[in-house]
Order: sequence, then structure tokens, then C-alpha cells
Amino acid sequence: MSLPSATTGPATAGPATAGPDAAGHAAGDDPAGRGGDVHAAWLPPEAFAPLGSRRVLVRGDGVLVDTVFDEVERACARHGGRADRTAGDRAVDLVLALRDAGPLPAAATALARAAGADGPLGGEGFALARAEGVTVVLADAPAGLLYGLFHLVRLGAAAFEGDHPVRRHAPAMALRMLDHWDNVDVHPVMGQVERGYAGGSIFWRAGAARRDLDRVRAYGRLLAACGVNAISVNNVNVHATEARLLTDRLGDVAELADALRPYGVRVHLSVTFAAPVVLGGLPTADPVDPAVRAWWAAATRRVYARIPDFGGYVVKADSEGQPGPFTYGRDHADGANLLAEALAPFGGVVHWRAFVYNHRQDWRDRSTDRARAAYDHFAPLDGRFRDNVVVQAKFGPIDFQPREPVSPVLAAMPATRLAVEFQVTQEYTGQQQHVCYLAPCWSEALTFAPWGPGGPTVADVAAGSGPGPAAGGGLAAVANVGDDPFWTGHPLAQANLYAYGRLAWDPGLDPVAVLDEWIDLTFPASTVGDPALVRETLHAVMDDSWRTYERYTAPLGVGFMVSPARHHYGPDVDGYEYSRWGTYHFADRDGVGVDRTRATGTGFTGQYPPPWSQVYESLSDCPDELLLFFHHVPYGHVLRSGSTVIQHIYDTHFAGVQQVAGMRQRWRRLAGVIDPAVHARVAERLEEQLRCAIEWRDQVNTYFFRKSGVPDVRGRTIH
Ligand code: GCW
Repeated sequence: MSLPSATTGPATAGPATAGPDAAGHAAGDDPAGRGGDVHAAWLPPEAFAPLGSRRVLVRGDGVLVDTVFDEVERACARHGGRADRTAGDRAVDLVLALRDAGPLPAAATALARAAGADGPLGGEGFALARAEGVTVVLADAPAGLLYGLFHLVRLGAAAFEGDHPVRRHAPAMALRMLDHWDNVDVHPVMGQVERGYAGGSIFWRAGAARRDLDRVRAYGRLLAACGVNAISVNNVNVHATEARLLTDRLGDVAELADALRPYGVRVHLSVTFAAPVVLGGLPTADPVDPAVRAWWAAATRRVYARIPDFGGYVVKADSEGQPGPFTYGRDHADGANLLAEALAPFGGVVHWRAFVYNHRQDWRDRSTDRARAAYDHFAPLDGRFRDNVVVQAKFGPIDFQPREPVSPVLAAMPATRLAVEFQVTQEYTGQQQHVCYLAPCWSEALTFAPWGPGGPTVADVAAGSGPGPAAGGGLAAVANVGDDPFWTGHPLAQANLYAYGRLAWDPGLDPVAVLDEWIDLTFPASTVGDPALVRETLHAVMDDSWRTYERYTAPLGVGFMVSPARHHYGPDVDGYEYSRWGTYHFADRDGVGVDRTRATGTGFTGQYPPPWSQVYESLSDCPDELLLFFHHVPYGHVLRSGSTVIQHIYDTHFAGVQQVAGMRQRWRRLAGVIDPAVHARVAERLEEQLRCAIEWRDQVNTYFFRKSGVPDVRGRTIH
């Protein structure tokens, strides 16, 4: 397949997000095309060759088992195998069966017994084994069979070689969700997709549902293949038209739910807390008002009448101008419980976001600290949320910056279901113009042990196996796909979506191994000129790309030196520094960084349990990469690495640019080896990445040289 290589936005201007010709495509402009014009991502037909050349028996009933059978049948039609749904006397190589589906061929029966010996496999789990030339995948529930199928695809030929002892698989997190910040109407500033860098929305266009359900189905299939099982279909900033998805536009949501159901993906909706007023005509949205409660109960009943497996609501309340319970003198528990009460009879959940902070700050007031806000608002409410409330906290205390400590909220609410929120869309990590493989960042956050090394991890908290009694809220992440033919604008950004799903399934996975999976699926050996070179190049370009991005952007955990004018793309060291949204580096002629200590600063370090409350408080123990997040230090301060802060800034910025130049160089070697359209699109974006990295290097180095007056010990050019 060959796809157009043209970018969806101007290569050098950065990904403008405003206006219908940028994030929001005008009607009639359909860069994605249909069917075969859309990149297959990690499910190209060739990835099904090992499975599709076998004699396969699929046993069981239900929509998801039908999906499994359809997949198998299609693969077999293409690759010469045979697909059956009824057990006969014919020999088989592969059995995919629900445990209660009746008799299996003799060869599979013993394995099936062994695979099931250790008790139930769960609603999404499966077991896999192979002996005497037969591979068996067993599940208790249809979703498990679907995940088992895609596991087989990942295993490729290895699934049909040798013997495999019984291995049971189940997701660590029950909720593995993607949040789309897609608008139905094109927003005058944010466009069709808020912080979207992959064209328009696959769901909505210019005020209406797109009804391109083939594309939606293809999306659901990709999600199932990496393990995502829930999406919310509209932006958490809920504007007037989007609010009505809950009521008179519910049919649009139901259509999406129908398209995604065969892939085990449940649909959720972002709702406005003011709905009873703006949709229901009530005089108030006060959560304790009986009429308000009745309104939510009735609205929710209507949703379930239409979408019986509806997932629930996502709410951004009292945050960045969105309405919430504060208007009525109520708190977030009152607000969340109101919606939870309406959802409970149907098994729905409310994802209530903890992204609440004062966005009308004054830089002269040093006591207000945006990092403290989520904890200050939410930790005191622990124990007051209903069981079907999931408090959804961004992984860091600020806002998806390339480097942040883990949010202390995640260790402060043992009696609350907590979800960790990541940002797959690359708002602050290069906006899908830059290669930035984020799995290492997420993996660090998920494996962080808030109570000290060896203790429970953030992943345990999200999975519900942390120290507290609460069930887990799972993971949520802001999606990065749009109607771009490559789904994600930058073809290599597909790996972030894939890796997000895989880490939600198993947070212990090694990001490099996940990348290998993605490479094997996306670039099957049979489709590329030199598989070893492809693998080596992709690892060289991607493995360390998050740290490379960190090197040439904001140093040592400081964050937010992004351009407000260019929608957070590219550098502007003081862009936000004196704005109402917060203050991030406090650089002056003597030093830089935010003093968040208890001793002399905002006291934020005290929100962590030991040992981190001490580690972060201590200038000598604080990890280098977070130093300026926690401390204000002179430019000559010597880091644990032995370098001074100012020299570290210079060195990393020069190194980061060099690394990007190296990535570009390496990518050239894949010309003629992989799909030319993929090659060309990535090559274009690497040019832009290099240009932008140079801009970052020069802006940051120049800024700190001029502030500090300290020259580079290596004498390189700094203006
Ligand atoms: O990072 C900020 C984004 C906003 C977003 C907000 C949030 C949807 O710049 O565009 O609003 O986060 O997470 O709610």
C-alpha cells in the first residue's frame, strides 16, 4: 500500500490547532479517504499470515466470538487456511474456544482441562497452550477470546512452533480507557480536536457525526488488538453542541457504541456538570437538589435504554472554566456522587478528573502552587466517593509535562478508586511533529513506588492492588488519532497508542519489548526490504526519543517553557511565566527553579509519603532530572552528575540537537526499504523536528546565558 506523504499542516509553522483548515478539516476535505487508503497500523494483513495458514476451529457464541471468527475467516481466506465453527473429525492446528462451548477435538481436550485447572480465567482473560501440534486458546468470556486472538497475532509463527506450557493471561487493569478531546463543532480556538495533531476527528465533523463507521470499526479493531476497552467520544471541555450528546444527540453516540461493541470497546461520554440547567431548563445544578438528582437519574436511564452497555460519564468540573459543584458551595465528592448515583443501577462509572487548580494566578504570589492543587482539593475527600466513582488524576502534579514527579494524589487516597491519566496526544511532547516514544515515561510513572522502593507501585494503585481497600480505576489517556491516513499524523506516533494499551494491560512490560512487538506487527518481515535494518533503525530512532526530547526542551523538570502563541508548540521560555496559568521556573540572574520545599518553599514536598517527602526536600538527594521542579538553585549548583546546572542546560541542549540530527541521518537509510509513504512522512517530520530542536536549543541556551552571564565551558556559540 502506498499513502500520500503530504503533511496535514505546514511543516514548519508547527501544528496550528485553530481553524477549520488545521485541526478541524472543512467539510469536503477528507484526507483519510476510505478503506484501503487508511494505514493498517499494527494490523496489516501480513501480520495474520501464521494464523491464517492454519486449520482453525472457533467455538462459542456471542458478538465477540463472531468477531473472532470473522477475523480468522478473513485471515484464512487470504493465507490459505481453513476456519470452522463446528467441531468435526477434521484435524485442527488451532482451537479458540469458550470453556462452556461444548466438546472440543480430542487433541485439545486435555490442554483445555489443564488450562482451566487453576480456576476462572476472568471476564477478559484467556489461557494459551500448545502440545502435539495443536495450539489452544481458552476463555471464560468472549472478550477473553478476542484478546487471545490478538495475542496469537502478536506471537506470529511462534504460536505454532514447539510446545507451550499453559500460560494464563489477564489484564492488570479492568478499565483501559482513551479519552478523545474531539469536538462536535469546530471550536474557534481549539479546532475540531482539542490538542489534536492528526487531522480532524474520526467521529465528528463541522457540527455533525461523520458517520464513517468503517473507520470507527477499524479503530475499534486496533484498540482491541492492543487491549483498550473503553473510550470517551467527546472533549472534557463540553461546549453547547457537545452537551447535547447526552440528550437529543444521543443517537450519534449509540451509533459509535454499535460500531465499537464487536471489539469489546465500551463508549463513555463527557458531560457538563451544568447539564440540568443548560439541557434540562432547571434553575440549578446543585448536587443535593432533589430535582437535579431526578434529572440526572432520568437522563441516565434514557442513555441506558439506548446503549445498554454504556460505560459512564467523564467530568471535568471546576477546572479551567468548566462548571462544577463549587458554584453551589458543594465539593467534588458531592458532585461526583450525584452522577455516580444516577449511573449505579446500570453498572456505569463516573470518571471525575482531579485536574483542578487556580488558573487565575498572580506570579507575584509565591504561595500559590499549581502542583499542590489536586492533592489539596481531593486528598481530604478520600473515603467520601461512591464505589462507582473513579477519580482520574494526571500522572504528574502539573500537566503532562515531559518530566514531572508522580502526582502525590496517587498515594493519598487509599479509600478511593484512582485512575492514572496519561497524554498519548503529544501536546507537550512535540505534537506529533517530533518522534517521542512515550512508553518509557509511562513505564517510569507506573513502576514508581510512592511508599518507597519495593513497596506498592502506581500501577498497583490503578489496578486496585495498592495498600488501600479501594478497587482500581485503571488507566485513562488522551487519544492521539484523527482522520489522518496514518491515524496519528506522525506514523511513529502509532507506537504510543499501541504501547499505551499494552501497558494498561500489563504495566510491567518493558517499553523496548513493546516497541519490538509494534515493529513486528507494523513492519512484518515479509513487507520490508531488510527487516534487521528496519528494527535496528526504529530502535535507534525511538527507544530514547523521550529523553532526547527532554534534553532539547525544558531542563531538569522545570516544564512549561512552551509557546502560548503557537498552541504549546516550540519554545518560549517566559511564555507562561507571568501569565495567570501559573509560574514555572522563577529564573533570575542568580538562579532558577521552583522552591517547593517545606523548609522555605510552597511545602509541596510534604504531600508525599516518606521516603519521597525527604528525598525531594533534600537538595542533595533530589534526583537531578527533577531538581528544578523542587528547588530554586544558583546556576553554579553542582548536580549529582557533577555538572553545574548552567552547564547541564548548555550540554543537554547541544546534545539533544545532535541526537535529532543522528535520528534524521539514520532514517535516510530506510529509503527504499519500507513503504515509501511512511518513509516520506517520517522524513518530513524529522526535518521539522531538527529545525524545532535547534530553535529550542538556541532560545533556551541564549536565555540562560543572558540571565546568568555564565559562559559555556566548551566555548560553543550561544547568542
Ligand atoms: O493540558 C491542558 C490542555 C487543555 C486541556 C486540559 C485538560 C481539555 O492544554 O487543552 O483541556 O489540559 O486536561 O483538561
